[in-house]
Amino acid sequence: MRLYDYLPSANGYKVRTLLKQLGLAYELVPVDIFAGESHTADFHANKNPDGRIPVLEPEPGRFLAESNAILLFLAEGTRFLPEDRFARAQVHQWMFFEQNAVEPNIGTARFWLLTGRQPLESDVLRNRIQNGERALATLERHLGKHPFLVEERYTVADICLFAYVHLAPEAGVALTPFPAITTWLERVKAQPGFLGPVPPYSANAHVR
Ligand SMILES: N[C@@H](CCC(=O)N[C@@H](CS)C(=O)NCC(=O)O)C(=O)O
Repeated sequence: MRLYDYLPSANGYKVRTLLKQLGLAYELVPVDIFAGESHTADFHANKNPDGRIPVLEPEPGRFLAESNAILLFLAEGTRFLPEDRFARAQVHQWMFFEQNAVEPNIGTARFWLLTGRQPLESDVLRNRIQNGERALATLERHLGKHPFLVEERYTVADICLFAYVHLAPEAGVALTPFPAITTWLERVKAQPGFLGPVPPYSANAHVR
């Protein structure tokens, strides 16, 4: 099994977390997204038409993109994905929320801030930060009543949401107004096989 990835990516971090917690061996294929390596003709044609990482190659010649699709594929039949139909749908609920409300706001604001692509005073950046705060307020309401996102236990939904939520301060979104999220982050970090910090962006992150 191969994972095409760029280590500072929190989308890739989700997948690497689950692979580690499942104890699965894999070959990491580094993709330099700032050198255009995810937009070659081969990458577009064979790996991901959207030109992004992470991409999983679970067996030679089969490629799966979208971090959350990869998480659900890998989690199938394991303790990280409930069997009960409704509980699974709740896992999906939070993973869709992540792609809709968390990643495009906190993920994009973090990327812009860390690579200097938007000035602090820009309206578009401020808008993403405000939407990120709104997403965290939603999570806070839920986590104030539950130790984990679904079924009171650790699932792929927690792996998925942890990735960008724990990086919120790097996106200009403070975590201090969200005590239930802060406690949940510690609970996730305490899980066996926790991956540790996301590596920083590399020196070439400012090139495009
Ligand atoms: N929704 C996708 C987003 C993937 C994504 O945005 N990947 C970024 C790195 S975090 C990337 O490959 N960017 C390169 C590009 O867009 O050219 C997922 O969850 O996997």
